[in-house]
Amino acid sequence: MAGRQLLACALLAAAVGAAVGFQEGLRGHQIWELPSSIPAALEALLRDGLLDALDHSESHRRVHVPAEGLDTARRILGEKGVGYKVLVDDLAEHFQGERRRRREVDSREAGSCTADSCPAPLSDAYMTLQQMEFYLREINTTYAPRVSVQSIGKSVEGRDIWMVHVKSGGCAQGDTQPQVNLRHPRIAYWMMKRRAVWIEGGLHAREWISPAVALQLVATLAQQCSVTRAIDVYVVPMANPDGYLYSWASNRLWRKNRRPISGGGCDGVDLNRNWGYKFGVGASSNPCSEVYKGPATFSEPETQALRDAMTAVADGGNLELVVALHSYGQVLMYPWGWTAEEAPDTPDMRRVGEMFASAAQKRHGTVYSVVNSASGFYYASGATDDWAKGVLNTKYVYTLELRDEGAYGFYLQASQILPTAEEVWQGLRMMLLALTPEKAPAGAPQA
Ligand code: 0X9
Ligand code: ZN
Repeated sequence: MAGRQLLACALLAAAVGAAVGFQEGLRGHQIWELPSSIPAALEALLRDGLLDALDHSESHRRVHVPAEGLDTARRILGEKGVGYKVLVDDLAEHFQGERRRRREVDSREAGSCTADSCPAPLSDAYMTLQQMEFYLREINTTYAPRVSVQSIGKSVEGRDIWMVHVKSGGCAQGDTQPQVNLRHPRIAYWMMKRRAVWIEGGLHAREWISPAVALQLVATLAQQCSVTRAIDVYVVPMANPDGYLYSWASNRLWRKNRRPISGGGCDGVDLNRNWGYKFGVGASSNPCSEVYKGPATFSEPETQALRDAMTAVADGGNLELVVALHSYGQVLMYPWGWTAEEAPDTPDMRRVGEMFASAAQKRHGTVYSVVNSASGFYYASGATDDWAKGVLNTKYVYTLELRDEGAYGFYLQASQILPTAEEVWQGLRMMLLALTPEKAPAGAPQA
């Protein structure tokens, strides 16, 4: 569902052997490379999400074909005489092989984050859900009261969805920088004008770089004070814990939540098609689809929890910026996604988006293109971004597709976590600075 150019060198590597259970959800699933122009019947399967579009370039597109879709897809291509290449012929085997190759790194890294001590998010290994929770528990203590962590609700399977609040007001105990005197008139001015920012990570299970970057941002935000002096930052690093766990254990390419759906043998709702604004565009009513929108708007506890927490933040003050972290493609999108008509504040969203992209590029040279969601990516509604823009009227709203452009795709190497987070922080920092009040009294402190 993302990216544009090449897919996974990693996916191309052959895998052998099988560990019972692990990634069995992908048994018999394949990755195919198709010409960029394909028969209408196959296009329809892709549109409905029964085939999972991974990426698309001028010369070709690559798709994940579930085992149960192989015969239909082969038949359609055969009838139309269209050739295709099988890049991976069994994804379960493939990921089992990848895990064996990775195991050495994982066991070394796991040591730095245990139930007793998890002072920093891992930067060169993807964290398990449990490690994430250890880390969140630890910062809730270490950086209190400036940083607090609370559950905003539970997932379908009953797991907590955690929200980190990095409070405005500058440094307090536990930080290295001086505490702000809130009674100082100029500081009071900034506080009066304070803004709120919302960052969502991990809504799509397989996009592991998203929660990894969200947690790195939490660590950075917790340690610095000046940029967020007048800004309350709320981060939900892992919005879809059930899906994430499932992507570790059973199906590395799992995208949706884990809503059991009776009947057809297809589970899960796409949480980025379930929000209650212009519901239904670029989404499917078929539970087997990767973009299944669910039976009704906000049918899922995960989107309900996010909606309620975001609404509370918006009601409590000025929610000015929403960034939903996804992967992959290196694209910063602004609404609308449901229509190509211009959304309110488009020139400002584009301007601040360009500020993000140029600051991010300065860090490691990575290019993020800034585009309108519908015309520059694809039409899709029911996503966090359109709801934040259309219902909360948030001024600056973005979906950020993180690294890479498709070489590794969802299977981005863990060595990319740190550089990705570093460039995103530089970009986000510029966005935060752009939000600070413009008409501060003479001599007001720089935020
Ligand atoms: O399709 C999505 O949900 C997002 N891309 S992803 O590859 N991460 O799945 C893009 C959503 C952009 N926003 C809207 N279309 N509203
Ligand atoms: Zn996504």
